[in-house]
Amino acid sequence: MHCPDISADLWKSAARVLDANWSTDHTVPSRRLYPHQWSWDAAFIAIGLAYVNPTRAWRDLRSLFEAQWPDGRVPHIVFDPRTAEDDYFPGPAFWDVPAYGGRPARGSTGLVQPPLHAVAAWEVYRRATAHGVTCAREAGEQLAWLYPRLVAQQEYLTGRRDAGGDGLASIVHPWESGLDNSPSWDAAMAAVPADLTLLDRFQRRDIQNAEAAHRPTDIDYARYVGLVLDYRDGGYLDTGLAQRHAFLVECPSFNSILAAAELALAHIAGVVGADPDQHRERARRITTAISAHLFDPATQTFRSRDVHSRALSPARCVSGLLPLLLPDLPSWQAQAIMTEAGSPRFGLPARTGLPLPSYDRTAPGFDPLRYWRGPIWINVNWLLRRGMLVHGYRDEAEELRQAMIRLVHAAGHFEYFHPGTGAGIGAPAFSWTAALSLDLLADRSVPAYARAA
Ligand code: 2M8
Repeated sequence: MHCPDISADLWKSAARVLDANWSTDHTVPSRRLYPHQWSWDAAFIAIGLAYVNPTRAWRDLRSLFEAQWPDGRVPHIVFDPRTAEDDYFPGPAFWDVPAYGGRPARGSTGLVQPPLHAVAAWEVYRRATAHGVTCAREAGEQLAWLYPRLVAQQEYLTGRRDAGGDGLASIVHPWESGLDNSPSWDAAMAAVPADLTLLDRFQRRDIQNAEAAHRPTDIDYARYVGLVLDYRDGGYLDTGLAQRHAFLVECPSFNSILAAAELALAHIAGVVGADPDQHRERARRITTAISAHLFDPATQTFRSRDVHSRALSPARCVSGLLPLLLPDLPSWQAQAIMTEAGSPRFGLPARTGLPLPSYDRTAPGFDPLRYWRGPIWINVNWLLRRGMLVHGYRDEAEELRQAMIRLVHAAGHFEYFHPGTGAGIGAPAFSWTAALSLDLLADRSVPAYARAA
């Protein structure tokens, strides 16, 4: 795309959104709907901040890791003490996380989100040299501070969270995937009790700030709340999860990000003087496990797997396209992903002019408005484009980059987009859409992180 006006406009508006959503030491995803710090949002946001304010990029990542638990888990939300309990449900009082290290834990949830932070830290570091000597020095110091914490995060996920025993991390709640109400979880969620009386005791806040038709249903929410209560009542411990926790799923997107993080850590290890090989080896092991256990030969697609039933989900979701991020994925599986991405189910931009939807367009339950059950999201398309570059699909990657830029320029920095019309829906002035727009405008290259350190 060679249109300086589009680029300049979009650049300015994106930088404005990030500036407006900065809050002392972190960036909120959206002022009204998400008034705290979210984990994988912070990673996407840092990638964009690297271009306009690297100091804030590091500060954002650091705030998140200051709330890391002693067991290595990085919480999915870090609560801002200046935000009222009622401004977001479920807030800090509901989570009631245990005190640790002899002091009260910084307010957080006890869940995690996809561990994209090593990739983000490496991207911010890579960009730092463009901002001069002081920035480069700051970047080296920040990377050294983050490295052991990033390793602890990976060890928590590859160790305590390997509930299925096949070398894959399990999520214990749909919120951990970041793809909250994705049809990927429908089969596993059907076995989770939905106690609607929980919604009399606890008021949903999201449907006061956003349209109910866009959000997860009450039945979803009753299950979400019930799952948190169970995990909380077990002290957020991960021992014996397979015996006692109702929802345990291995997600292809979460695990692909987990492996990509190991590849980024190999690069970071090279800078901070640690051993890169252990990280490459872990990336290979996770890739092999994804390839062997989450691929359905009958449909040639990646799916999530229910740890209890060992069954792959019947739903074909955008999460199944993200193993493309992994350079060691066999090329025939990479090709199968591209075939699925180009089919009428997802429709690459060459077919629709738009980035890919979150769910199979041809499925009966495809819903163009309801959150992760159809709408287009920029973050997963950004990851997919990266995967295309990793596997050498350069033309498709460039088309996708241009489609994302066109969409955000036309509609604004929305949370998600209608997959038929491209209209912006959900929260306006949404941080990761803005942050990744900056990266898409700036970065036309193949990511160097992908293979060798
Ligand atoms: C959405 O999830 C939160 C719960 O974590 C919510 O619905 O309240 C998801 O889109 C998630 O991926 C994202 O990190 C979060 C904040 O943007 O919002």
